[in-house]
Amino acid sequence: FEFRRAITRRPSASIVEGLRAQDIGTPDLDRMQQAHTAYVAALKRTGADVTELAPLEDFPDAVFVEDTTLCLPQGAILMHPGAPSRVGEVAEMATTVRGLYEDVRQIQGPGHIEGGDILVTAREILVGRSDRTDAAGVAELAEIAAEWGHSVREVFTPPGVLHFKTDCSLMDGETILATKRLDASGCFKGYRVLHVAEGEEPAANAIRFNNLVLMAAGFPRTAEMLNTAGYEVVEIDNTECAKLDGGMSCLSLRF
Ligand code: CIR
Repeated sequence: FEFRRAITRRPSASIVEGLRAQDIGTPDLDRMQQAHTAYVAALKRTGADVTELAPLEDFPDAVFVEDTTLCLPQGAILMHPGAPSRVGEVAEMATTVRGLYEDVRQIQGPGHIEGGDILVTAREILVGRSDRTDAAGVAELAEIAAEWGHSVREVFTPPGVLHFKTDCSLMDGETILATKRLDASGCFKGYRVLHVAEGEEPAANAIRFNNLVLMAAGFPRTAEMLNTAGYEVVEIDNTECAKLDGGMSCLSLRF
């Protein structure tokens, strides 16, 4: 959770075409841009050097940069998204990542894996299989990660949940914020787990970035719980990204 840099990409007008599990309304670009600006400002407040990339009209979901790459201290791994419309986002990100990392690897497939399914903790890398991430994708990641001294543990994203990290986030080396439904699977055994409040499940997709926890606004009981636990919480408007099943973690690469 201690990072020096982040990469973000500004939302494009094509965001209205973004993927969504359920149609709960068309995202409003202006409002999304405002929220995105607040998000980047919060990252910068922690001292981060933020690379802000230009919008990509050809890729409606490109604002959700997290899914394209896994950034580790030893190098970066370009993903192989399970959503066909998102595969081309990886090449767009690759140029930037190659400029910042010496060692850049790539998931070649045939397996699929998206960054939203990967939670890096102090002791291991948890990867949730989902509609976007399959066993072959996890296995290919595990091989590369092993070379760099990381162990990968395969877990499962609950049915109907887009990504593993839709339902959890790392608060510090040993502490995970999670929904009860995900924690019930037993995947966090041995960690300290904080549960989001009942009915506030979307609050679980948060990020700890240096001194701050960025979380979606509108989940007061979870915000209060985190404050009481000693975290400094910044609430960001997530209404527009939520229409596309996106949250705080999706919007940046952090390293
Ligand atoms: C998608 O369905 O791929 C996008 N609409 C949302 C991606 C959210 N990304 C993430 O949770 N890491």
